[in-house]
Amino acid sequence: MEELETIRARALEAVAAAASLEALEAARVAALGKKGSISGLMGRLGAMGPEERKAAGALLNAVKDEVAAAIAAAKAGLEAKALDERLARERVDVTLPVRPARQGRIHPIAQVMDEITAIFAQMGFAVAEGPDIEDDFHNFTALNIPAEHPARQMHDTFYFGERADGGRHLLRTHTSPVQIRTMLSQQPPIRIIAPGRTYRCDSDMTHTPMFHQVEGLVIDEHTHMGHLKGCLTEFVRTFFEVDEVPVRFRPSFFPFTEPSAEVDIGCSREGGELKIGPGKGWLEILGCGMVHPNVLRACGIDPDRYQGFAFGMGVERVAMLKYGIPDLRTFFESDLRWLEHYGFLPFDLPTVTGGLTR
Ligand code: 2NL
Repeated sequence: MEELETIRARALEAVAAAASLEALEAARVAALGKKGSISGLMGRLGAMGPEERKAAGALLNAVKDEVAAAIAAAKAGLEAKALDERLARERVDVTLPVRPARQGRIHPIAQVMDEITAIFAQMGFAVAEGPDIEDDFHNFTALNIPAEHPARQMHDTFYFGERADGGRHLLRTHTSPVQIRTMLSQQPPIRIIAPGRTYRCDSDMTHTPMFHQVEGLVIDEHTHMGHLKGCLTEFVRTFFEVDEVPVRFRPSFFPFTEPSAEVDIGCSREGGELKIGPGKGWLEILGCGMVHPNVLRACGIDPDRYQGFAFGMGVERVAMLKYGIPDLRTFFESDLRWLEHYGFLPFDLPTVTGGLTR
């Protein structure tokens, strides 16, 4: 079988020359396939005598194994090369953003609370916080709200179940309890604002069960109504960014202040568009008054020595007026398109000197 050496050399040559997996497969079929050159020699073993067949068979098997091993080695090499090429071709920069960046927005409620806070911080107010879950004393009793007052009735207040001692916890209906807690734990002079969430069992076009308030409190020996007027006039003009906006203090009633007033700002309504500034109309934007002596007494502050003023405003309401947001309920819908339209860019932090909104 002197052909064997030629067939072996040719097969190994074809394997070595194969530059692709397809070419290698062709070389394999040519040598080891059913009609391949080595298989052809195998077919001839049957015609030999036993001794000759044994010798030729061993030789043939050795060549077959050698060629198969060469094919396997070449295949591994070609596969590695193909993988390297594919990795190079499909290279991905994992540091790139997954999708075109979607800029996040600050919710108008958060923005307006930050604006209000910046204005009062500039005037020397500290920010105070307290729990959303309160008790009767801090939310009502200490605020001179008698037991029969409508604000205490079930339809306004979210109550929790009765406790062993008969008392009931509730969701605060205003942020005033934060000021009560401050007066109970700190000595005057006090100058704080209390921004936060408040809750009332009420839901329609103009009420949501959860809403936001900022209240303020100043207590000192000689604080009087002139301070209240100056402070809130300054606030209103800075907040609405209109210097000539008319401000009006209209007598009102709150159980926790005496005297009490509501603050209106001037506005005009031309062609259905509401504009803040000088005009025929008035818009109510906050409530205020001199802290009632009963409230001071409930907090252990001597009303013959100390007095002060307090105020409160609804954040949703002033946000709607300032930014022309027509529907209260959209604040709580979590609609990204709405937020993209009415929201604020994260790094435009409001400061009084740098501009509240840019
Ligand atoms: C409004 C009116 C007001 C207060 C809140 C207050 C707090 C204490 C003592 C006295 Cl601890 N007063 N807060 C006073 C007057 C008005 O809010 O219309 N809020 C949305």
